[in-house]
Amino acid sequence: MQEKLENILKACEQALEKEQNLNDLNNLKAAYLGKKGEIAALMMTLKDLSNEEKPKVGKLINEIKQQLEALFEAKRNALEQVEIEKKLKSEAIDVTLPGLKKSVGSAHLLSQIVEDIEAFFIGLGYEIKDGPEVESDHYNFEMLNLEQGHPARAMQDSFYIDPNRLLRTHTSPVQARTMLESGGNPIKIICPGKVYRRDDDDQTHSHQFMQIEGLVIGEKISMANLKGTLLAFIQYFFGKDRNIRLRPSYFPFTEPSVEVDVYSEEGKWIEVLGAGMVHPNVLKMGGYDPEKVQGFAFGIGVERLGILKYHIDDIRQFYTNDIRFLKQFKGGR
Ligand code: 2U9
Repeated sequence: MQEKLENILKACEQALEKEQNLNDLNNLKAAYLGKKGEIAALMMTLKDLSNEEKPKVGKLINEIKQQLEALFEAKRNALEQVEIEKKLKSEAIDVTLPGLKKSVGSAHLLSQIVEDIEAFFIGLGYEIKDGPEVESDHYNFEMLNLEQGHPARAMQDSFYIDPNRLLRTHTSPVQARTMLESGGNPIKIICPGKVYRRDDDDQTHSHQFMQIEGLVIGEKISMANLKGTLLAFIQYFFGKDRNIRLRPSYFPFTEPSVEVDVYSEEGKWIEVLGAGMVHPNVLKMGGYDPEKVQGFAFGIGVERLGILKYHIDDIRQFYTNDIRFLKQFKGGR
């Protein structure tokens, strides 16, 4: 019996040495120490022994059983340790690897230009005003001295929602509303925003574009104030060395009206914006007495200024969101 037991122990030791995973270890343990295992089978033979031998052999089996249990326990600990180390290795973070770069966006070039222009006029004490993009015929045309029958009011030139409402064709209705709200007091505002005109889109035209219009109303406001303001603005936006020239023009809402040219880097005069003294009819409709107060107004096409300053070859670049275009103007906020 002694020999038998030692053989079992030896065989088990050898089997354990080869064991690599916990599942197989459990099976092996059942084969030796389970209910139907080798030790249990030996215990069964005790009943056939004499009363004298029984306790001795029983003790022997028990000793081997305990040794086997210790062996299994030790192996289990060893395998668990290996498993933990494997897991730690696989989950380890290499802090020396280069990080993933997050791409950070920026304000769109149009927003940058609008904010730049706003900053200039805020510096001169102007307020920024906005209003609805869907306007009534009354605010968009009537208040601006564009009477019935004016070509701009034709269906083919504006986007009408119904006979009375349209997408505003300029931001002027914001100024008209501000005049009515001001109760005859002085005004100094700029109105940036989207405007819409029925146009076939091409390199230089878009059916939707950005405007910034300005309006100043007060006593003794003159054309000199207008020219001084626009010269300061153009030199802020294009550079200190730039000069401007005013040419006579016509707008229904201003009288006299002018086109403003800037002297370009190529030595040519280039039209950049329109302006004028607020028409007496417009002042009257806004609740002002043209005998007592005067006003000047100007209109800036934001894309047009951007195209000139940043040498952009197609107005549609502003709207198509080509990342290669946008990336060239990562600035602003
Ligand atoms: C009120 C009174 C007067 C706004 C003005 C212009 C001249 C002008 C164009 C510039 C390029 C439109 O975007 S554009 O196509 N605008 O030339 N705008 S004076 O005059 C006003 C506005 C509101 C109450």
